[in-house]
Amino acid sequence: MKKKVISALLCATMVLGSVCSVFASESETEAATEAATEAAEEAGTEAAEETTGGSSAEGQKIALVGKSAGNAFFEVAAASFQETVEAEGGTVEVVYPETATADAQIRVLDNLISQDFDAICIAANDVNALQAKLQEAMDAGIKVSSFDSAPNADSRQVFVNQAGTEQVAQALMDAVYDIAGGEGQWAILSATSQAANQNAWIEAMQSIMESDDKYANLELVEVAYGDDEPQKSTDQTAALVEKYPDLKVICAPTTVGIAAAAKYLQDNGSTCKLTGLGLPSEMIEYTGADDAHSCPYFYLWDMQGLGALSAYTTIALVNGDITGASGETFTAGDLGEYTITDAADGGTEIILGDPLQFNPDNIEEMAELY
Ligand code: RAM
Repeated sequence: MKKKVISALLCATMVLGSVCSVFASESETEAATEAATEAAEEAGTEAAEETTGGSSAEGQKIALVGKSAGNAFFEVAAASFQETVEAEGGTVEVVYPETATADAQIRVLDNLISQDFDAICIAANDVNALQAKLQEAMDAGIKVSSFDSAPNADSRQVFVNQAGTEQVAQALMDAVYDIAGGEGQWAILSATSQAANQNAWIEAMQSIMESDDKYANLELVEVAYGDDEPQKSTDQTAALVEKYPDLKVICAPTTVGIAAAAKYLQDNGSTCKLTGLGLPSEMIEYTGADDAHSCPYFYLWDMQGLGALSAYTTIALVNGDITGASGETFTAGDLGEYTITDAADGGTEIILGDPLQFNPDNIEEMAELY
């Protein structure tokens, strides 16, 4: 029930967030509010009904592997994944590697392959380094799905992409442009240098910047890596602002990085501003349009939806409802119907939805969700 109320709220905010950030006029904002209210009412009605969609996971044993322990991002996604699988009659073991590295994930996978799992759903710490191990899992009859961060096309059956890679990159690039006032130095504070998802977003941002003259006056001075560790991310932020005194914006496409950078910049009264991908609950005290706040606005996506869609996808793979081939469709429980499409890396993916913007208008409400 809690999950359904959350999706009703989220649905309203998603419509508001995405529509309001695109349209500025008052009447359009009113229309967006109406649409949001309707969506919330609809979701509320659905919440009152019994959920019937989605294949049963009766007897299924599924492992969920995150990138690293102690990251609230994975805890939120895992809670929703687990709740979804258990509601369908299956069981989930959530496992975190000791560090955010491929080697640590290989040790986790070794252990899982020797047990009796029907499926492994993984957020990869490296694009290519897990291939042999994930192939070994698939050869052993274990279905392999991935979420958040994709191992290469040969290492998985399907990837649940939280938001299109291009869409995330475009939203971040435009935020950097807007916050910098269209010109000046900016830097990226990423997770690890091997992180598949961050590298895909960074590459897409760079090609957007290079292919459009609009961004010609922005200078990307450095890509720094905080390894999704709070202290290292803080140290990297300090080093960036010291090295580049004219730095206007840091873009941190990692929830760990953005939270650490937000605190450092705000506590030190830095003129450098921040955007990126963050959890509203970790960013609430740093989000504001005035000088007292380090982050005017940032993005993420529907976190509960990510966990639930990853769960339904994995269940469907185990049941044989899908094989992971492009063009297949399936019902992801109360999230509705999804179609598997071609991903840019030659594999296939299922895209959850659009990136969501968090700003002073919606941060308080969203911070209650995740
Ligand atoms: C961190 C992780 C995760 C990423 C988010 C945005 O929590 O690196 O993989 O998707 O940030």
